[in-house]
Order: sequence, then C-alpha cells, then structure tokens
Amino acid sequence: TIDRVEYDYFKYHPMDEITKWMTQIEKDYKDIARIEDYGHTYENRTISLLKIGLETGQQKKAIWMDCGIHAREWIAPAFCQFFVREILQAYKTDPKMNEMMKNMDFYVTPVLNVDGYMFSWQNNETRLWRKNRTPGPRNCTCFGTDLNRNFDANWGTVGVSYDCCSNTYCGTSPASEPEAQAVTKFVGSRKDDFLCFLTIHSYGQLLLVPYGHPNFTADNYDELMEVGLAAADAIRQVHGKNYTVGTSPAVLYSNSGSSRDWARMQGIPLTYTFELRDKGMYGFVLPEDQIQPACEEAYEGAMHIITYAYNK
Ligand code: ING
Ligand code: ZN
Repeated sequence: TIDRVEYDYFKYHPMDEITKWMTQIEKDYKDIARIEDYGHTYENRTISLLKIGLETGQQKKAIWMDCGIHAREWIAPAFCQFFVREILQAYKTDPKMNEMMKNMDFYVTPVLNVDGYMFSWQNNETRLWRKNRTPGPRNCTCFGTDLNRNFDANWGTVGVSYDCCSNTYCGTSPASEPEAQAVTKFVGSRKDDFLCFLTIHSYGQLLLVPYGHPNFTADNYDELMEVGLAAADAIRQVHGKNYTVGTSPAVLYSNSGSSRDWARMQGIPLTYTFELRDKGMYGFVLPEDQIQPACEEAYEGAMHIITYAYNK
C-alpha cells in the first residue's frame, strides 16, 4: 500500500526519485494504476504518465492532468504526486471515487518537461530554468523552447517571442518540440474520451480558462467561468487563499500556443490552467512547508472541476 512507500510528499524530489515513485505506485496498485510511456524528450528521456482507473474492458471517459511543463515550477510535480496519492486513497474509502474509477481513467503526467526539470535541479544558476532543452535553430546559441507557447493553437501570434534566447520562445513551428508532440499525439488520438484537461503551473493563484488569444472566446466560456469560480470557492474554503479566475488576457496578458487552448480547440470541453501558490513572495521557490497546504487546496479545486465533468 501507499503507506508502505513512505514517500515524503511534502518535499521536492529530483526526477530519479519521481520515476522510482511511479514504479512503486504501479507495484502497490497493480489492479488500478499503470505506467504508460508516451514520448521522448529532446535529450531522449522517456515521458511517462500514470493511468489510474479500473479495467472494465470498455472504452472509458478520461481526465488529463499534466505537471511540470515548466521546469522551475517545482510545486506542480509535487501536486501531481499528491493528487495521485489522494485519489488512490479515496478510491478505497469513498464510494463516489470508487464509482469514478469504474467509469473514468485519470491520466496524470507528474513531469512533462523532464529535461528542463532535471536541468533546474543541477545547480543554483539553473534553478529558474523554464523551457525545455532543445538547442536554438541556425546561429542562435541559446537553448530551450517554451512548451506552453509551442502547441498548435494560434501558434506564434500573440504573447510569444521568436528570439530563441527568450523565455517565451515559441519554437520553429507548431508542436516542433518532442514534448508538445507527445501530448498532441496522446490526447489528440482519443480527444473524444477526455472530459477535462488540467495543466498545472505556478505561480500566481490563478485558474485560467481558454482562450489566451484576445480575439477568440470559447463557446462554453460561461460554463468554464461558472465552474472555475466554484472551484476557486472550494480552494478558498481550505486555507483561505484567493484564486483569480479568467482568461489570460483578462487576468494578465495574452498568449498563444498553450496546451490548454490547444486542448479546448480539440473539443475537450473543460480545459484549465492552474497557477498554484504563491502570489510572488517566494514565487517559483515556494518553501517546502507550503507544499502541503498548496496541494490540499488545489486538490479541492481540481476535484470540483473533475466532479462537474463526471456528472455532466
Ligand atoms: N504561466 C503560464 C505561461 O505559460 C499564463 C500561463 C499565460 C499566465 C499568460 C498568465 C498569462 O506563461 C506560467 N507561470 O507559466
Ligand atoms: Zn508555467
């Protein structure tokens, strides 16, 4: 069982420990959890997810969650791991979760940008790395594409840079990056199954809805806002933290090529970006004593959206 793992969910973990943790989860929950490798990074590391749900022999609905698309946002992988622990525990004790596991599969990627995440663990100078680790094109000597500007969703139009040294460099073409291709292929091949697509970032305490482009409005914008605002209420009830809900242009600034916008354009109805704690006091270097409260509140927010999607 998970208790036997004795994994410390309230510390940050390097990639090798997260990989071992995934293997341990698969072992401890043979009947319900399975690792699926679905792509490779630029540096040829495996991109893996945990598929969690009961085998029914039928085509099931699905929930997508990815963490760690941006390297330095360490609270995000910590949240994906916490989320997995919580749903596996709830599955045993909560009849509602048990029922969900019969009808849906949860696909959780703890670290999408594996190369970038490992680079951010290298030393103090690399701790704030954001992008992946693809070398720049032609005579550009910088590294990395912003994976959340690289998806095929109004790619390269607003809130991006074509300078490969920029932190918001969008890459050479839509989904030019292997990490974006992996998600595009996996989710795109079964897009009708996914009820909801949650992509986890930090920081800012925001719940962002599509679209990042100011000229486009999601056809279910009202629903996205209503569900998002209720999720923010659920979050506030846990530790009193306020989350702001809205589109990127309404809340901060426009952007294009995000995975959330891509997923919505694929027809997945409920797609959200979570920006976890904090609001800038510690920023990307959120102290470990905030991992637990940050995860507890975000779990309630995520479960609100997932429950709505399930019951709809
Ligand atoms: N923020 C996201 C980013 O890709 C975002 C999402 C976009 C927030 C635009 C606000 C405005 O930039 C982080 N923290 O990565
Ligand atoms: Zn981010």
